[in-house]
Amino acid sequence: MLLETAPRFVYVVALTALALLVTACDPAPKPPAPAPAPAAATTNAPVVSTDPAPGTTNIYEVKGLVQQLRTNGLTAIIRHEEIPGYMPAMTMPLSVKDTNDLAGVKAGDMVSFRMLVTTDDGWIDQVQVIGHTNMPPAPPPSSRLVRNVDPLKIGDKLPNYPFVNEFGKDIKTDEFRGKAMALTFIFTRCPMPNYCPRLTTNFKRAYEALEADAAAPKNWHLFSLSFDVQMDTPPVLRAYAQRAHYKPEKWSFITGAMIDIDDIGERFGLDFNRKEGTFDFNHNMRTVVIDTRGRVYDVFIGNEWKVEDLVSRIKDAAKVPVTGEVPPPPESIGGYVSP
Ligand SMILES: [Cu+2]
Repeated sequence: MLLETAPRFVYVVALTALALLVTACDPAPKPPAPAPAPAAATTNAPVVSTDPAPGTTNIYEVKGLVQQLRTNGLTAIIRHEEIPGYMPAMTMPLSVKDTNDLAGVKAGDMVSFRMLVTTDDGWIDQVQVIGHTNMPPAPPPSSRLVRNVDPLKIGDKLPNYPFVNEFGKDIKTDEFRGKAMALTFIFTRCPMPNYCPRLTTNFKRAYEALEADAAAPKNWHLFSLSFDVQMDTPPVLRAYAQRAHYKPEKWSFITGAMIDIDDIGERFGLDFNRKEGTFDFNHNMRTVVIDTRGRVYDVFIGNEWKVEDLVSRIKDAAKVPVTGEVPPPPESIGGYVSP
């Protein structure tokens, strides 16, 4: 049983705090983690309470959704709500001391329970079913809910994805037929200056270059797509967008359902970690240009590409005639090797 040995529970929490402290965008090996420092929680990090004084038990009233039950009858995987002063919402295995506490509890049940924490132990009791949901339980953190999708080659048509923009408006990518689209994957909390912030800066430069060039086509639209679906809600995206001093008619900050973001990312080789309740999004970078016919025109890999190259690709993709013979797909200048 998970919580049987004394320090495990505290260890889980300490690890979570550590994961937050070592948040990294960089695929390079992470620097050595600092020693666990409960007091070092940042604004976004969970507040890890000081350990209970020796001999005392801290008790928290918690609600959550049961995702899975272990066969020993003593452990449930529960996606629990935030526990103010103790930890943020997260999915974790929680154990009872007495199998009666979990008797009759099923996956999909909403439950309330007490979480009891001492200096060297943690467990739950008084588990009560308070509702049931037919929502499929979220997969365990190590697995992803994805469609089976094929990678896209240059010249392939982009599927019609549903997203939501920074004003909370639903959009579909097919609505932008007739325009060149440039789409890059970001998340607003990304702390590494040469990762998402650089992609946003590059987009801003491309935006300004296209706006400033009187001879440039006008039929283009930029998309910054956040894969941090929990945090990057439309209001958060709007605040982020405003810092770019942009026109919403030419540049959208979008997000959507994780399964759709996984779908589109998977097609271009985007890769990012996801850990519920944390922002440990180690990731790579892809920037996609789509032509007026909704076909992949080029894909820029990584973060070393030149803004001029993106701008020239957007201009060319905007000039692809919407009707008539389909022009042959161009050679990639963004470093994309068609799968
Ligand atoms: Cu990033």
